[in-house]
Amino acid sequence: MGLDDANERIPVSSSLEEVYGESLTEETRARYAGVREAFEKAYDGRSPEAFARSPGRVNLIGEHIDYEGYSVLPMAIGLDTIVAVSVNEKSGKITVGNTNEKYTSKSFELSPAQEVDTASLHWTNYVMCGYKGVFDFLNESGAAIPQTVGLDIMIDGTVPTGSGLSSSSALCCAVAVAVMHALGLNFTKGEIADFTCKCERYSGTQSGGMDQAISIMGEAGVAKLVDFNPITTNDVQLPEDAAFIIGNCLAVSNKAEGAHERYNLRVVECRLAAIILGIKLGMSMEDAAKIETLKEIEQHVGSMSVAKCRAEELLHDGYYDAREIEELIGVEAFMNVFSSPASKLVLTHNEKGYKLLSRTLHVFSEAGRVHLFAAACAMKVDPAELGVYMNGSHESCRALYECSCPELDELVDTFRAAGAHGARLTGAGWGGCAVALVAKDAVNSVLEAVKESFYASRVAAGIIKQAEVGRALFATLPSSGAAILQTAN
Ligand code: NG1
Repeated sequence: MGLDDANERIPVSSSLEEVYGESLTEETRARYAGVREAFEKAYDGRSPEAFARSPGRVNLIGEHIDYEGYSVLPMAIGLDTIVAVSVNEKSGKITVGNTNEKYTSKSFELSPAQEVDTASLHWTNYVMCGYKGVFDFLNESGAAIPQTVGLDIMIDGTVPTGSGLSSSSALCCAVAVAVMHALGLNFTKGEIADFTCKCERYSGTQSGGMDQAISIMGEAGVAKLVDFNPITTNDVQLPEDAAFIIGNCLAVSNKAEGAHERYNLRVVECRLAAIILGIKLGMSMEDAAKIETLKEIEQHVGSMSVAKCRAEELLHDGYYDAREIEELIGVEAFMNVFSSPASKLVLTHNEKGYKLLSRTLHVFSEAGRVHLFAAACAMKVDPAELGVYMNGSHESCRALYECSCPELDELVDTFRAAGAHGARLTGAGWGGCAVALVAKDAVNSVLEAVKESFYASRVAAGIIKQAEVGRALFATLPSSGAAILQTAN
């Protein structure tokens, strides 16, 4: 619990039973055999020295508030990314393959200083993020940097991409853990969660830290309340009678594409809101420009309810255009504060302006719901109450944060009509998955009803094949976080 979690090391096991516990299936065994085979085929019959795996996650509540410094409440899921790795002293490069031919192979030079080619949107960008992260961490912590050495890597992932289940972090974290292990290093979970959050930003999104934290620190049987600065997690025991169903609305939302109009724009809007609030609350321009998150505004005024009232009083509804913002914070500050390439892209492409009040109200209210949800779990209240918070979260994401889409809204409504206690979009939104809370004995009936009301028409329209529905709609349990499997070679 708490800081202890962060100080633990990634478990190193010698059997799949140890890695997956009771959830180990024949399918998973076959997957590992398949990755090994693909590795041997790609790398002249040599076997991998180790496997690292890291899971995707479903966020139960607390959307778009991790980058504002607020706690979130996700759980790791059973779907994961496996990375088979071996040092290759002779190759002088990092070679990356994937068991799925759709994801083409790529080689990289060894220098960790190389840039991630964000324009290419190639899937291996996340591999390079994880690789660079290991060296960034060593550099930052002043540790001895090991000699770079060739690495052979083969990857297999079951977390669907663009679905809000964080396939990107599962990949980035699994690679970071594999590289760490291959180079004979051994960092704490807290260190890895922290540097993978930072290094995933090389992919072009302003990542908040939730996904990496839960992928590294997840535990079977419990959800986690994740706090930031520093990253710590606390177990949240979910009600005995609660089960979670994940459904993919089938609208793909690829985070890296269009980030300047969606994810990164929201990050900029929240920061602008925080700076303008700081100025209006009497801070000097210089101090206000240093504010990174809305949480700092809450700390400045002393409480969440006061922060919410002040925001309603000091910010206006609708869009702020660039000129209004320049008048409020100064032209120079406006350009200087947002110095990262990702933020610059937001500013140069922005036409509509920035909505500051509604984004702020979402962040403050969502941060409150996370704590109500965690407290309700601790008090073992009726799961229906948790459903109310989840519904409130979706409504806030839809109306205030505008990160839903018609397909997600329809799926959420379908879950509720099918008998779920509550449902909401999960992850960044604009497509991808929704998560529903249902009573354990209602799982099958909800699954059947949602198949019928949401997926049947989409199968008929050719949007999804009948055989794929089981992968788009499934019940899930809290699963374990990253692990290393040492092979017998
Ligand atoms: P997705 O797009 O679901 O992986 C993203 C961010 C999170 C968080 C959520 C919204 C990354 C890697 N993940 O998740 O940190 O901000 O959106 O709550 O950028």
